[in-house]
Amino acid sequence: MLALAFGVLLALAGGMVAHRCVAPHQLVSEMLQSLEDSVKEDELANPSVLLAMNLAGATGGATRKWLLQEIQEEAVKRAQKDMTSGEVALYVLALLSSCHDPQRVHALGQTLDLLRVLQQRTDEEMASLEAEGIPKTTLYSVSLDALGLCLAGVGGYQGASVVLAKQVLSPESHLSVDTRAMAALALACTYGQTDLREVRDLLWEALSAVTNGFLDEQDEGDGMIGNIYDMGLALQALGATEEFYAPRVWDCAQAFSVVYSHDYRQPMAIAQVLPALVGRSYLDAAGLDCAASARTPPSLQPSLSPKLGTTGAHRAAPITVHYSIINKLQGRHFSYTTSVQVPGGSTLLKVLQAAEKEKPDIFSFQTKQTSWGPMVVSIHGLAANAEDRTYWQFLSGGEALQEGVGTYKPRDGEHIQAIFSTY
Ligand code: B12
Repeated sequence: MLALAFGVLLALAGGMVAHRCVAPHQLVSEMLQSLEDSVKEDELANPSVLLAMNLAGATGGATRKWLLQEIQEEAVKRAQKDMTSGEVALYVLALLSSCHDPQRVHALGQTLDLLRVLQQRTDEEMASLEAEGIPKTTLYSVSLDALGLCLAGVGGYQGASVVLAKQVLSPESHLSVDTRAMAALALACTYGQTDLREVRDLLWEALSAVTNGFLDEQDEGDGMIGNIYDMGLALQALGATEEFYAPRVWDCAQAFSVVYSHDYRQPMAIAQVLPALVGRSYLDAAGLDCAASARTPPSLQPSLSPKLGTTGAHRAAPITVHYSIINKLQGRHFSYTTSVQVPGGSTLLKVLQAAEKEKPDIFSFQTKQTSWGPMVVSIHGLAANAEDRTYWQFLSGGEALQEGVGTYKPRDGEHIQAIFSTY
């Protein structure tokens, strides 16, 4: 009896104590430096990068100022025209984290209410969910929308959160780890802002399901939740939602060590993992003390340790990669295979280029620059289309690749398939 009471006490205490994992300072400043280095004046400013820099307490002035300016200009130019709901939400989060009011975005001699745009875009997502059971874009974006509206303290997020909670709890919807993590952040924000008993109960149930699911996955996967690129958002979610899995305790050290063992290179990957490594999440975007960080002198130092893999200019031996393009989904079906030689260590993009060079009438393709790098949007004249939710999926040995063509490096003899698919 006594032992039981003691156990409960311990468990309660465990649930109340905030987790204490924070990454070593050196790693944090290296990651901040990579983010800063990724900012190029001739490229589109990335709101996720500004958001991560602010959350990690970056104090370096010029880059952040430039990013903020570009983001304001881009919002005024494009938000009402061709931004998706999720993009608008990311811009809102970036502005909030810079202590700028998204309701009054001044740039290029104009003033824009970006929250109004976000509300409109969210309404469109909700209308599609009601009519067709699927959002206009993705549930990941709807999660970003709900989070942006909730953190900004304007209406329109409760309905979205209820839908997200139901989706999370539905056995039929197989949501990716990233989507569940982003949904959890949105639901945790809404939970803190609503008094309605019924809504709170539903959100609690969904948050408990997501977070306990992550903890189970971590237990079974030696620290890994989803894949290595899911870890950033999963860690943000677990760090911000302790009350929903208490009295269970998160072994954050195990999860952090998985992240430490990977060398994140892509700015987007760093931008999603860095907030978690400093004990923060996107939920903190609206509560930062901008005045304090403006006062502190810059703490960024050039990274001292040499980056792995950047040395070694020797010419790699060529490798052979087999490459197939397959459409059994739409219009005239096709299936073609070729084998190309590229230098060892080449990215998959090089393979696609070599195939196109050898047989341009068959292996022609197009890419679009995105926040994660080049995305293949068309092959053999067949284009992906957000309206019918089609895309070119890349696989190896029947398994979907965990990186895109600009990052993935095939092995000698590997067979890569590009299959026209739906999501
Ligand atoms: C939704 C989504 C998709 C959707 C996008 C559809 C749409 N119209 O919204 C679809 C299903 C098409 C997709 C495809 C792929 N995806 Co994806 N996707 C996501 C997800 C869950 C959310 C992205 C998002 O909406 N962001 C919010 C919006 C507002 O921001 P955005 O910048 O406008 O988003 C655009 C880009 O993210 C782009 N995009 C989406 N995925 C990918 C992947 C790559 C490599 C590139 C270059 C661009 C890209 O599409 C978005 C919409 O236009 C992220 C998860 C995450 N953690 O970010 C994974 C994620 C970005 N995807 C990933 C991967 C691996 C892929 C694929 C390569 C999978 C495959 N094996 O084929 C393909 C891309 C192949 C190609 N053709 O080049 C990885 C990237 C990891 C990495 N290190 O590069 C992520 C991080 C998931 C993960 N944890 O593994 N994806």
